Amino acid sequence: MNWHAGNAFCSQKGGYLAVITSESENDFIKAKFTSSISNHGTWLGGSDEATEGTWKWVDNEKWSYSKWSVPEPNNMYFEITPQAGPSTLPDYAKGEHYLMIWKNGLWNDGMSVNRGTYNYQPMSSLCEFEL
Ligand SMILES: [Ca+2]
Ligand SMILES: [Ca+2]
Repeated sequence: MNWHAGNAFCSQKGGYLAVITSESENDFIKAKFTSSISNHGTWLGGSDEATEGTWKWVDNEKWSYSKWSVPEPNNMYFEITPQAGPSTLPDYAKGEHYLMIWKNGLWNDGMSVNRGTYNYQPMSSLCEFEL
């Protein structure tokens, strides 16, 4: 499932992709959720789709905390699939603009399209709901 589909899924259920704004929240989510998911990770509600390098949460909360894995966010794409070329891709698929959290609780900027055999998309999306 790509990030947009995950975001739409959460909206449909009355929530949004999960937003993490502190170390304690990240620890909580790691303990409760990511430790039991596949190595492909899960989508969170952050993206730099609008402006490369400027990360925003889907609920517009201030981006004040991050838990990037080193050397993320690397906006990688062209480096790993040069043969695919950028010209046929929609804008949102060029580079990596979507926040995902790995099993180990660290973050990566991921791509939101299938890249053929190189599909690094998360298999799941983590939704957050207001109580
Ligand atoms: Ca990016
Ligand atoms: Ca990345």
